[in-house]
Amino acid sequence: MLVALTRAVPPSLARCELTHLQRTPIDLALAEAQHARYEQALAALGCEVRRLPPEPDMPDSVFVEDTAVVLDEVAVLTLPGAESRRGETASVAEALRPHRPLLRIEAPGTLDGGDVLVLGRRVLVGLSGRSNAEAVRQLANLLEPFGYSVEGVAVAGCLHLKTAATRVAEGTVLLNPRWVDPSLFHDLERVEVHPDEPMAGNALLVGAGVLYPTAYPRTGERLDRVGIELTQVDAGEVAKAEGALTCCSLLFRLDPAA
Ligand code: CIR
Repeated sequence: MLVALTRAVPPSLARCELTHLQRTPIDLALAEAQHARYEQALAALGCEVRRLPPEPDMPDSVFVEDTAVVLDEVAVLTLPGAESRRGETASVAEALRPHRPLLRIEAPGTLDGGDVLVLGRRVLVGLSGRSNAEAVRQLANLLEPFGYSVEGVAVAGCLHLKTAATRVAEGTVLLNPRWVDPSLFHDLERVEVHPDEPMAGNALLVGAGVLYPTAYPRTGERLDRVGIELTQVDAGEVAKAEGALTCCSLLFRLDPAA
């Protein structure tokens, strides 16, 4: 069974970190309603949704993906690249402790989970404004004993690697070729985002289903054409905080050995 850790939209969301977007008003009630529908969609795709304790004074705390990398064998707590976000990992550590041995990225390494794309035993880490080469080195040392290879990859123009590329099926990646080098995915089937929808590269693969934002219909059509079935959700309010669908949950298998 898959567990999805989520966290309530904090009332302080309007003070979130922003890197590429101008600040625009966020409708908190709408953000909460969209987040509830996101959680319902995760449940409909077979996840047990568990809410972390709320962190009302941490503006980006709804973006739980950035706090940890959870694999079948182990979980690695990150040191988020934005200082304002570093307090978010403590409660995530407590939630993960019963399920996985916990390891950590230490300073001067910085890592956001949004930069970590796991493709089987291959782990790509975006060298973004948030995640650095020292963190890649540490993550490689931590994960190599479990049989993972870890490589740092260039990303440009976006916040995180997973803003640019995500998996949409076991052997298929969705990507924006302007932000990440498509040849990194030479051994996979590739679907490119529609050029008018640069932000469309973030989809959330949940078991056999894919959660996808309603905001990118042209890319949605491309996915449809290659047989990827989408569950569409509106994530318009968190998008104003530079969040997307992968960012709002941490997924892991409850019984990885089964
Ligand atoms: C931040 O800048 O950290 C948040 N406003 C957005 C984080 C989005 N997280 C993600 O893409 N994994």
